[in-house]
Amino acid sequence: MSVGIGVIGAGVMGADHARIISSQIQGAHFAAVSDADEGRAKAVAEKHGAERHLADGAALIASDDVDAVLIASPDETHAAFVLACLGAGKPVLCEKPLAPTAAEALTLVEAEAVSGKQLIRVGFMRRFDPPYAAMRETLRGGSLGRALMVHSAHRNVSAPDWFKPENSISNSAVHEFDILRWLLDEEIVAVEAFTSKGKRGVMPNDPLMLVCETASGVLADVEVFINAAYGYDVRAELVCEEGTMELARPLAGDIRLKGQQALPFPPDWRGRFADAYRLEVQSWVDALGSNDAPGASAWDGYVASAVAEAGVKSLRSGEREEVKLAQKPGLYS
Ligand code: ISE
Repeated sequence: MSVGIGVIGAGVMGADHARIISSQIQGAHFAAVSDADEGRAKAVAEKHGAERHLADGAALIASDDVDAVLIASPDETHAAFVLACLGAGKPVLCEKPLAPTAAEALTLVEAEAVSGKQLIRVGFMRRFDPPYAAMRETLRGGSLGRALMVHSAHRNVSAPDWFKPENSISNSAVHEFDILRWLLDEEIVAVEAFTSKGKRGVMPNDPLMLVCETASGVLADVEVFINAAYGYDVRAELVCEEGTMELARPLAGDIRLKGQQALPFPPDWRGRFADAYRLEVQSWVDALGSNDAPGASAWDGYVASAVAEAGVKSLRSGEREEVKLAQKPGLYS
């Protein structure tokens, strides 16, 4: 039986997920799409062959032809839609962040824990990225010894109109927090933000540097540069007791021209993480309804938002801020 997927949000990510579902996923079809701007929903439905389009996300969740929901609407709408999916008993893959505040994310964790079934997955697609998976496997293999430090860089070409300085942390660095927890298999206990003098003419504090400390004492520095101009570039180097490992870069091409060699950068995350997005959606479909489905749980979504909040707090206070987590419900152990 083919699973009918309804996509909420027909913007950049909603359209990309619609393309992936309709062209690359086995065992599922693109049933419906909603967007507050119905014209946008219609365009995505027509382009990627959805049977229906609507303006109302809640109506999409309630539709009989929608078995599972993918949320890619604006961040501040996520929590209400996720809650409606829980109410309808439908599995949901929600783009990150799960909710804009840790408190809201925690209400979703609590609601899911009461239901006793994990229906929520959060779109931290890097967990499905083959280079990150190889890094995790190598670390687990033990040849490098224990991890001591991680150096990361997260560079976007330019900020979208709606981006505020704290979104560098809550919208972008939130991926770094999740992938660090996943790579190292431990919690981040504190974050300290350092601001640079800033690129002229763009948002303040861009680039900024975040230093994360983990429970076992690993130090991870993350450069977040939202207006890096030259391309979308994600880097990570793991420093361990016996050696180091650098994140492989999936090659978008290797051009040799006029006495030079060039490795082009994709303009944004859709190209760099194309494999990860496909693998994420396929594994979600394959494991629908199972409590130990791969990918980030609602708890992981909550923790990433809590770390991001500590980061934003540090950006404002200039101090090292501790990450304070709620009690983890048994459903997630
Ligand atoms: C964007 O929303 C994403 O999720 C990308 O993966 C991330 O790299 C980018 O910084 C965010 O703005």
